[in-house]
Amino acid sequence: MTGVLSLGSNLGDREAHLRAAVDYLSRQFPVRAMSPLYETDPVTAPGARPQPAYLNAVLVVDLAGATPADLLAAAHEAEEMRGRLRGERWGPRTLDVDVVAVDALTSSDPRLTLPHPRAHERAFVLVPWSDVDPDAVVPGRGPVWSLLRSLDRSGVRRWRP
Ligand code: A4P
Ligand code: MG
Repeated sequence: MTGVLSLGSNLGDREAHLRAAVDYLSRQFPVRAMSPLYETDPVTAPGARPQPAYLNAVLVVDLAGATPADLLAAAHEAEEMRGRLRGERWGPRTLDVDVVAVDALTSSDPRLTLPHPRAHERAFVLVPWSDVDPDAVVPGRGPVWSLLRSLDRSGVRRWRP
C-alpha cells in the first residue's frame, strides 16, 4: 500500500519541523517521493485570527506491511516530537501531518477518514502532490490535475530559503 501524507508548519523553524518529520517517518516507511516545499497562505476557519504563512509539502511512502492506523500513529508521533500543542482547530502549529490517502481506500471513521475530507479542496495539498504524482487521484473525488483546475493556486508558491 502507498500512503500520501501532507506536512505543514507555520510556527518556529518551519523547514526544520518538516525535515524532522520526514526523517522520523522515513525510518518506518520507505519514502517513494517527497515534493518540493511550498510557502502557502493560511487557510483559516471563518473569523479566525490571522496566522503566519505555512510551509507545506507532500510525502509519499510505502506502508511496508503496516496498516493505515500505524501510519496515522507515526504521523501523530512526529507531531508530538516537534512539540505540537493541540488547541484551536486550524490554529497555528509547529507541525501537522495528515494522511491524505492510502491507495484507493475510503473510510468515514472519525479517527482516520480516508481520503482526508478536505484534501480535494486544498491547493496546498494538491499542488505538491501533483508534482510527485501527476496521475494522482483523490479517491471518490477525481484526478488531482482536474480538481486543481477549479482551485485558486495563487496562495501556493515554491519556497526557496
Ligand atoms: N483524523 C481523521 N482523519 C484523519 C486523516 N486522514 N489524517 C483525525 C489525519 N488525521 C485525521 O486532527 C484531528 C483529528 O483528526 C485527529 O484526532 C485524527 O485522528 P488534528 O491534526 O489533531 O487537528 P487539526 O490538524 O487542527 O485538524 P484538521 O481538521 O486535521 O485540520 P486540517 O484540516 O488539517 O487543517 N493552511 C495552509 N496554508 N497549510 C496548512 O497546512 N493546515 C490546516 C489544518 C489549516 N490551514 C492550513 C493548513
Ligand atoms: Mg491535522
